[in-house]
Amino acid sequence: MKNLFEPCQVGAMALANRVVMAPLTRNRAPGGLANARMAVYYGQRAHPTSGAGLIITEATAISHQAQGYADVPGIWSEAQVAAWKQVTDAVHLQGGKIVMQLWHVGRISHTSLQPGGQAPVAPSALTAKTKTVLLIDGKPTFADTSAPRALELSELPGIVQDYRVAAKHAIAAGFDGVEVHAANGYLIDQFLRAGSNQRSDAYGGSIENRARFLNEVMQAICAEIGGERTGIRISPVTPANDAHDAQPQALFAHVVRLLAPLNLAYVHVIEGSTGGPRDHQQGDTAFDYAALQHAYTHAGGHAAWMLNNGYDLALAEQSLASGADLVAFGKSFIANPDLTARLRAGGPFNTPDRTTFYGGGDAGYTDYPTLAA
Ligand code: 8OZ
Repeated sequence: MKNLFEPCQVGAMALANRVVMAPLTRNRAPGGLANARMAVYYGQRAHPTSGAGLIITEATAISHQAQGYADVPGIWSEAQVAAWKQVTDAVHLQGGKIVMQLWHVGRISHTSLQPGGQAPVAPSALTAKTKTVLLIDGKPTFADTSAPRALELSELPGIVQDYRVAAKHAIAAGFDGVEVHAANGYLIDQFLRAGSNQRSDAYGGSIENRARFLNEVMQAICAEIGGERTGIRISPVTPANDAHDAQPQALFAHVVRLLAPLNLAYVHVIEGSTGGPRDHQQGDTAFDYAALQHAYTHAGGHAAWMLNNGYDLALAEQSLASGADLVAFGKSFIANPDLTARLRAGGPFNTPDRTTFYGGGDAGYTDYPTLAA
């Protein structure tokens, strides 16, 4: 029987426990640079007995074009690499492990955030029915995403290269690995799902074609830093950011078969609607997550299997008993820096304050109390 609180090996990483801090966008990196406050926040959650066995950073832009929200961090410049070092140092000082989530938003952006005020890029010129967050007079403000332009075939190798360089930068900044953000309706997911991909070239149409971009990104990153330091996050049925596809089971079975030979550290699956109902459905039938894992292992995949969305201790133990290796907690890690100690003790848990999730300073970020405090 697996235990949530026992050490485990995940690719190249020796984790102190099976509790993972999920990636959480916090919009506290002005200028796209990590900073001392962020180092405190991540360090608080990194202790091997009270904190996460593995921390996944907030989504981090691989290029200026990849950026779609106010005050999110990046990893394309030398200054950004140097800035992130204070975060990895703080986590490692506590004895924790941390991977960087690599992000390209695709169409979930706004001209005001793009290089030269240009249109965001996407597989197809289809505007997402969703909002992004801008800073207007210093205040986080929701705005409609801008109409994107369709990427030229000739541009795709450059974006794959941006992912490869970002992964190299993450390792140079001291990260233990990277997680590729292929979930929640961002660029890679926009290629995967038929609702956002109407291309008629080798990157659109069939499931095989829609998964080609993802495969090229994963191959490039694994060649650069090794599969054992690489994870991926997928969200087969989430409607987040206007993502939709009528055949998620077939699509994501193909995706995990592509991932199987890559010697990945882990596969991270969001069940249901991101941050919402776990039983959300797309297509005619309920998504079968056990079948997804089976498709992966049947194809020879041996990465750790990480699950996320609305977990508490009982559900985490149930998932470990039925085949998961790791469980990622999001909102509960915002409010409980010592979440692992609290899970072990059976609570109590601080309540997350939604008004301080996105943007701001220490309040609702580094000031949640620990049990010991
Ligand atoms: C919340 C706000 C902004 C971005 C995701 C990166 O959903 C995000 C995100 C979440 O994956």
